Amino acid sequence: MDHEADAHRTDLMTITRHVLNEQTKYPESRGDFTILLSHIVLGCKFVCSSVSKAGLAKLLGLAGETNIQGEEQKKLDVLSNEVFVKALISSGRTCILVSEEDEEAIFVDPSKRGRYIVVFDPLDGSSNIDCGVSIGTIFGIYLVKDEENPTIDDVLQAGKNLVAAGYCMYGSSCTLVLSTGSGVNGFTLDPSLGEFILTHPNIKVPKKGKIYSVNEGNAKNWDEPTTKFVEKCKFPTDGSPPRSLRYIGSMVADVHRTLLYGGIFLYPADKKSPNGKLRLLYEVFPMSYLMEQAGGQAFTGKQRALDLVPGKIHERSPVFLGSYDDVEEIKALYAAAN
Ligand code: AFP
Repeated sequence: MDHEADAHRTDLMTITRHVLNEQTKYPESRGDFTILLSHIVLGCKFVCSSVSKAGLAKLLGLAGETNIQGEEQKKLDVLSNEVFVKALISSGRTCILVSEEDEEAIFVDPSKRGRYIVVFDPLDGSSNIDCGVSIGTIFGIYLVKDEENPTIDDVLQAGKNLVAAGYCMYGSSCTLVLSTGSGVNGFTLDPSLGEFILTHPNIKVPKKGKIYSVNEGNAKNWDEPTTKFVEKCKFPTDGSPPRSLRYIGSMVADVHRTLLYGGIFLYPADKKSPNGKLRLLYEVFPMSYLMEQAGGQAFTGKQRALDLVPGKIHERSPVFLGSYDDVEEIKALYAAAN
């Protein structure tokens, strides 16, 4: 019997324990971040449970215009947003919230205010819910400059100022991937315990990948560097085998695969959408932060993604992110085109 392995199996590293361990590195820390994170985790557990019941509810006829009580049924993305907003405010650790679902930033009442700003997309990829494809929640966390006087400029910070970022993927399992600035760790929800357990310690994205991930339906409108890059993936001229194409159309799932297997995920600018489609604050920044923390890169076509400073909370940006060498290739193509 392997007693050492057995000891590991009985020594469960929950996400809270992991963050508390990290906290001990900062003696001045007051435990605020751990409290904030536990509220984010609560939101993720709620969404996970709702997403897994969504198909069943539909089959039972509960998810139509009205539910059995005759009340109008809320869409899952609206419901998820309400849960996250309420959980984050009640944590007492936030001062500004920016959600994909809300046009304006939410300024938390001074009586419940804390020093963190949370930018998030409560249910990214929600157009995939009805066909059972993996979807997720994406979040980024900043610190406010002056807790007494939070302003919108506190939100409009470069991605490199994030103090933490992560996503939770609602797929065949529920996986929360988190970075607090010293590497990336993945936790899987054990439904019987109701706890996220460390299952993917210190994730490193492979230096070079064999997969590219893009919506090729937009190819007609791409610029020259993107077109050349994808052409090279399909018809390599250096003797290497062609790369595989994988595209789910749900950023959390596409980025999760890229993080674990390597490769590149791209949502470039095109003639129709000069800023691409993805939102800077709660899609591009958190995913770029995680990718860099895992040893990869994130580029916009012009610069390092995390150096961008948003002008508006719902601003969009093109992005190329993934394995270090793959992003180097696209950077070289853009450099040659300018
Ligand atoms: P939805 O939330 O509307 O499904 O959009 C998902 C998303 O923002 C992101 O998760 C995907 O990577 C991207 O859009 C897919 O966009 P395309 O459908 O244009 O490929």
